[in-house]
Amino acid sequence: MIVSMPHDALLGAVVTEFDHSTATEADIAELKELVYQHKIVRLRGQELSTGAFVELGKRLGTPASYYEPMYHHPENDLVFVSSNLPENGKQIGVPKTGKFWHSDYQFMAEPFGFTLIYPQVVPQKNRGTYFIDLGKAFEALPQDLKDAAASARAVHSPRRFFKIRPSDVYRPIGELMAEIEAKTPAVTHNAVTKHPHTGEAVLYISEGFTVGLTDAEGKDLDPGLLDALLTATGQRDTTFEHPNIHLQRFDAGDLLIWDNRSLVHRALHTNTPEPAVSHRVTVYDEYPFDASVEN
Ligand code: 7UC
Ligand code: FE
Repeated sequence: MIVSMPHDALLGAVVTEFDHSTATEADIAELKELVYQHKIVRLRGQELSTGAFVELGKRLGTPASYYEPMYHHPENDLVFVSSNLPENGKQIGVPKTGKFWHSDYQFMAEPFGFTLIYPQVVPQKNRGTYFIDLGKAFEALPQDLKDAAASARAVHSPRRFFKIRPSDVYRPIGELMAEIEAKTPAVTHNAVTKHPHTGEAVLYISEGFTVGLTDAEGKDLDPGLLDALLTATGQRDTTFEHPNIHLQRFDAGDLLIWDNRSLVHRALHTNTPEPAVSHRVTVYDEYPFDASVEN
């Protein structure tokens, strides 16, 4: 594998000449280290079947099947499909996923270590994914916000971004809301986590999934603190010009792997009627989610 670092970008490494089917254990370890150190790796020139994409995920860790089956690839439930391109008149996966700041499975007790995205049909316009490094963003906070965040707990829920399923049509909204709370009750993580591999402190909050902050005893904190933290990190900037925001570009054949513990991301979906399809595999690595939590 050949590694280069783009000097004009906030984040990320670029890897060419990588083939997971012939990669040695040392190559895999090097790739994982690049993800931990540079947060995003853009693997170029990949030509993988759906099964081979899952095999790549398996070399990096343990892939997980998304909890809502509506997103599953018809041939492999370990692949999550974002698509606005029906096949033979049938919707596959879900269109326009992740168009809000979040990290994957933030609303679950054990969020994923790595997310792999393999774009299948790449639009010409508005393509890419926005990222913010919440390790760097935490480091750059003014001391009072840092101190306030460091002692807080963050509460996360998918409730505002749960997608209506075809089978939900004509259901009372209250019944659906109760189902979401029963299936995915709000979870609490430390507002500042410790990355188990790098040791970095990460401000683990997102505009999409974080619904509130509490103190160590679970007492609600002033909502102004969450708002100030989201604003300071760049997650309230509707122009996407905040210096923390990185727009990750990709071309056909690229496969992105990122550190889901350190980054929030937000999909940039095309506003034109262009087709866009991407496949996702999420994997657990060998570490617990947050090294600051006693087990
Ligand atoms: O449809 C979507 O935007 C999916 C989102 C609610 N969850 C992605 C995840 O892995 O947490
Ligand atoms: Fe996502």
